[in-house]
Amino acid sequence: MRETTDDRRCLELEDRYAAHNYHPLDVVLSRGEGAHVWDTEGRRYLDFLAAYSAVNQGHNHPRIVAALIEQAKTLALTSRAFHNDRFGPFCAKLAALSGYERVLMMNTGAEAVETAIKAARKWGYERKDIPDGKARILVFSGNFHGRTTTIVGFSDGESRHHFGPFGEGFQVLPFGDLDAVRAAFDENVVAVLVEPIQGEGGVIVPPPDFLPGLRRLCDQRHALLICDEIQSGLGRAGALFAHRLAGVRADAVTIGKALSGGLYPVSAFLADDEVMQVFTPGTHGSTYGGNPLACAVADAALDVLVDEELVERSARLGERFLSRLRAIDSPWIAEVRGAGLWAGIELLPAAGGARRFCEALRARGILAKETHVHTIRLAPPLVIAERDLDAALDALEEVLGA
Ligand code: IF1
Repeated sequence: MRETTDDRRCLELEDRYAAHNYHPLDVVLSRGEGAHVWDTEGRRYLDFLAAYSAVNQGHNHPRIVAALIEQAKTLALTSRAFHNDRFGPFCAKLAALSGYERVLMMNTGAEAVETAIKAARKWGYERKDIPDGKARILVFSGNFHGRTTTIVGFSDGESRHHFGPFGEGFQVLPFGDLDAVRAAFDENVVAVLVEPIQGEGGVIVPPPDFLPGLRRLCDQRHALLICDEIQSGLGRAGALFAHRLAGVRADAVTIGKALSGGLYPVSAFLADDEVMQVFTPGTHGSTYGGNPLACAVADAALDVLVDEELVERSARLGERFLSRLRAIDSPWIAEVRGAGLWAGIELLPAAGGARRFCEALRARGILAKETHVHTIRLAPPLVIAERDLDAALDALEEVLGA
């Protein structure tokens, strides 16, 4: 990429003053709108990462931007020491849309997952009489639930390296393996925490009987099924919640990312009374959790999701998207996985890694990011125009074709 002086300056400052905890693609973005972003030289790209599914509604959706501006001029943060006029109505809307009785609002996805872990443990001690300190939660290999030390402690990738010592109370099992889950269940298991489709793992869709099997085991063993829908939810997989595609209802759900349409960090833990009532005043909280600005932004983001029928759109366009991807005649493709407007193209090792294909896509105006070296992850904003989706598929056929 020919870098402008501004670009060079931005990259130099980033290199000198920012932690080097990412290895970004070689592009400097300066504008976004809908499914498109522009770099500082005015080149336009289709964004096939969508900020890891945080901008399902498209970049800077005008309705969400307007809600942000209006509320920011009115009342942004009160802390939960006082009530405000946005919080209750938003919790009611999210409860009605999600089908859960109660909402606990946080800011980042990791905080929502931490909230889920605390709720499950507290529920286990206070509703299931598990001995104090003995609660166990079953999780799965290839998981990504955030980057706090508790969470990376039960991950199995590089995100945990040299961040120990880690907490106890988690057991990592093979994703998709019901026999392993059955064998691991003992009376101290309070919950199973699972991504219905593993995002970072490479858009890994489990066998169709996996989630129903987890549901049955949790019912039989009186444990909570908790689905992390922070990336898979809110339309990405062609449903409000990906786990509902398996005909299953989780006892609790974490959401984030597209909950705010990319305009502000907003996350939530959703559950019915039996679980949520373990939280009593002073047992959990957050400075910014559920602030009026977060509620206003998320309220508009959910309105956009519903009014523009983005969940249905993801399901409808996703069918064509995945069938065209699976029809690509390529010497490099090992497997195409996905649901809705969400796909992982796993390449054969002989392809030499997915990065160079992402570079080739960038040269064709498509921004995509590899994961776990060999998988191209594709997740456009759900508002993408059909002609743009087809153009991207043409580019993918070119780059990956024989
Ligand atoms: C990064 C990955 C994706 C998530 C699920 C919780 C969280 C995430 C299923 C935590 C966050 C983000 C984090 C971001 C990149 C991105 C990511 F590559 F890290 F793994 F999407 F796959 N549950 N995923 O996907 O939410 O605290 O970030 O708000 O850390 O690099 P968060």
